[in-house]
Amino acid sequence: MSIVIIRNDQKTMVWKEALLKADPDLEIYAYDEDHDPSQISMAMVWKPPHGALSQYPSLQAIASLGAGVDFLFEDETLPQGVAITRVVDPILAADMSEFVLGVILARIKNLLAFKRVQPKAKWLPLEYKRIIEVTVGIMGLGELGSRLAEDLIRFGFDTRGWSRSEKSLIGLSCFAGDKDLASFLSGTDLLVCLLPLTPNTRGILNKELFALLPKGAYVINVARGGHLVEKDLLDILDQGHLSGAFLDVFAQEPLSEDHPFWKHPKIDMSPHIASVSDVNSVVPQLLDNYRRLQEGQPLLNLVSKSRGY
Ligand code: NDP
Ligand code: OXD
Repeated sequence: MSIVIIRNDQKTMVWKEALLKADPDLEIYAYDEDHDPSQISMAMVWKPPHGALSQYPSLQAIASLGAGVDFLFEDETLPQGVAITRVVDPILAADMSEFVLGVILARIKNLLAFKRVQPKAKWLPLEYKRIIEVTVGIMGLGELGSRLAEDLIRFGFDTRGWSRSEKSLIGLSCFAGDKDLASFLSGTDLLVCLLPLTPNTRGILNKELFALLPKGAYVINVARGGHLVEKDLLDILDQGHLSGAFLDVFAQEPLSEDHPFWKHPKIDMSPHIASVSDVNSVVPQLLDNYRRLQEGQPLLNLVSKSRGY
């Protein structure tokens, strides 16, 4: 039994070294190192090239090295009957919450607007909003959304959340399913998308949804670019119904240099960096699952293939 790491970036060796530091006896290979595919039982991956995973006839588990797994289901050659796990980590959730809190505070205190006019030496005393005047609506109340909700409530924000199944969280107004979506949106000033990307949520941030938000609402997408219909956002911003948007994720990453988002006066962006798996924090759960696999025990943080998350 051995492990292969397949990533689409430069971080493969960092993960390999951290895993070996935690367990020097591991047999573990980077995808581009010489290895026998028939010996690989577990693949640890981040956006592997389509077709890569189907080269491993003995594969029993695929571990996403992030929270999302959408990129796996986009691979038509994804081996069937192989367990899929993902990262569930308090540090990942805390990092996301801190990031979104930063964006929300920057928004209601106009910090991004001041930065924008600074090069023009423009004195612009804009009116600010207080925390108690703002309702934040979170789409997705999973590991990340529920942590964000707790922190927002602690800060004093009026906070509401929307999920697939009914939830009950202290201090949070909970909405669930299609039946509640319109009422959830109608009272939301700042909308945060923290949904997984699945066939049901692809394109959910579209003109019909935006129209259900109050005039002047602001949208923050830190989930996946595939949730957003880009043209609908541009249209509704130009029509003035939404006041602005903050985007961390994009349909195509990196965003192409000529994309209209770069220079749009109502859009602020970051390069898919809201929350990044912390190697040292995540390695123990990967090793735990590898041991469970060897011992025939149930794996932790399993993804449901039927739900797609
Ligand atoms: P979880 O799987 O823990 O939570 C997903 C939530 O979305 C659940 O509350 C679920 O409802 C809800 N949901 C799923 N489908 C629907 C639907 N059709 N309608 C309504 N609600 C739905 O995911 P995480 O919180 O761990 O992560 C969320 C996403 O954040 C990831 O999939 C990833 O795409 C993104 N992400 C982005 C990062 C970044 O840096 N920008 C970093 C990390 C993650 P229910 O509870 O009822 O199942
Ligand atoms: C993740 C991400 O899904 O980094 O973890 O986007």
